[in-house]
Amino acid sequence: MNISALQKERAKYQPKLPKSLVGAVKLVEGAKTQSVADQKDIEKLFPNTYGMPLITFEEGEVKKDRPAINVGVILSGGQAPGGHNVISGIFDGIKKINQESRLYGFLGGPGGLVDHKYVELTAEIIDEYRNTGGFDIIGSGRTKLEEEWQFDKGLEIANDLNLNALVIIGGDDSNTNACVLAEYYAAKDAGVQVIGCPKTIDGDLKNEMIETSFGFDTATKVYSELIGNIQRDANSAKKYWHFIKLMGRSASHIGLECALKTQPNITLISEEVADKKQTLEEIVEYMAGIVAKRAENGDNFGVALIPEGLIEFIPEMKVLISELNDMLAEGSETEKEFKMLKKSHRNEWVAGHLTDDSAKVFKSLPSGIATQLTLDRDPHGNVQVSLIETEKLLGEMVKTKLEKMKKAGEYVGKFGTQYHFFGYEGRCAAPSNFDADYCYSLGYTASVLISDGKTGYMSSVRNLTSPAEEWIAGGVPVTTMMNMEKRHGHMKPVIQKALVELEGAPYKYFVSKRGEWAFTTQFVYPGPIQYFGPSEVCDLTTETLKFEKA
Ligand code: FBP
Repeated sequence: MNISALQKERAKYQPKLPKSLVGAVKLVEGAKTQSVADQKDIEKLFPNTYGMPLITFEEGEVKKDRPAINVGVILSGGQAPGGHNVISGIFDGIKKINQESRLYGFLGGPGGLVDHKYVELTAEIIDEYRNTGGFDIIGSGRTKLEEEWQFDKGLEIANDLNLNALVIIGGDDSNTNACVLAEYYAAKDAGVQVIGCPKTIDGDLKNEMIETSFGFDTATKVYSELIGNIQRDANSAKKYWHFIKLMGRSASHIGLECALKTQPNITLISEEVADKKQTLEEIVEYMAGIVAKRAENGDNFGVALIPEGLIEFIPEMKVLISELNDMLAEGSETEKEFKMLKKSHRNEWVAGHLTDDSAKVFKSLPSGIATQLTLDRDPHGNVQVSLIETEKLLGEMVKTKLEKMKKAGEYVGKFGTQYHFFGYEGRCAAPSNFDADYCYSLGYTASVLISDGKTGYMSSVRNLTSPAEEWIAGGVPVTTMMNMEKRHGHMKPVIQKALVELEGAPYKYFVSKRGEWAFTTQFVYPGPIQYFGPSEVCDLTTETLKFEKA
């Protein structure tokens, strides 16, 4: 395989481990746990895996002749930098326990377990992927492991391969399913343990024991580099407003982190929009106000960050989308009527079939966006919100607003726009030192939990703002993160998604500064991730963690 000069050098990087994992490890069991909410319901649903103690690791005495362990690993959902290091951490961990241990990778995500598609991960394969980005070592997928027949198919292959455990590397949904799977196998006494690892660039799988999900650090560093570059371009040419949509399906952690790193003029936070019940018009007014005020100083340029999930957090858009989903539900009378219409008449017809409030919102949208809302639907018949070009929607609406303001003599300036979406370019970047170390530690931790017979745990590595040697590794029962939520009309046990906390330190700091950043140009240019050089630049982690842990 042809590899880049950077990849060649980076392959030599030895990820740092917490002190407790370097030599022999002793498991220390803490207090019994309970779920964050709905304790009775969760306990009833997870009789075998509820209430287990927290586990931390300490340096221990070397144990000889430990039996070999066989592990299957699954990458689930969207890519996140560092996945390959979780796998190399598991590999090195189980080999240290016994050289005869084996690691199997299920191909293409959870579907690989169900379809019995796998590969044995040998030392040669692992070495090719150390410290690299991507999930291409075995691929990923979004098949949900939810049904008992899938669990049984998984058990068949686990028995064929003589697996002791499965490690599921995924986000909140995948770890919820990992927890259900752990309980199912424990109830059956199937002899297959299940361990989860917290992954997602979105940063929304976190709690007291999981300080961050892996990949968030690297992805936000990549986006911040790009935002910084654009800010410098904007500040050089002084002629464009750049509207940048940032990935993150629902929470705005990515937008907030990038804002803290780069200090742009405008950053929208979806959670704030929902909390204040802001309308689209109010958001547009807020943005146009900043554009106009900057123009008064002759600054006809700027940068605005827009979180991917924004649309669904605007209450009136949520209602509109839900009405559209009902109106255009496949096979419904209204859908049939809609499809018979000439394309040029459709938007008017749709507006006539919405409630008055939603019709008003629908009519206020640029026609291209309105049309998009009636066309692109996912396999469940819902609007594909992630395909909506929110950055263009807002850019066009701000432009219209500024034209009105100009006529009223409230705005003098020029408004030229450039649009960007940063998402996929951050998901497979070579992991930063932080993610390389954190992921390797998470994988290594998983191997220790497995060798001690644990199931239903998530690898936990904490104290992340201290040097890696001082990180605290251990395991946290996944049931501690569960609560009951309505999904597809039924109450289900799920891991609580961590949205941006409006009382949290990162957000509060941002709010205290955003006024200054809006009107005076205080851009920060973080530059690219540094893999070699002084620890102050190479081992930096996120502003979010820094504020949360301060
Ligand atoms: P995960 O939650 O599975 O880690 O995925 C995160 C994410 O990158 C979101 O930010 C984004 O909305 C989504 O995946 C895109 O999904 P896809 O890769 O299927 O286009």
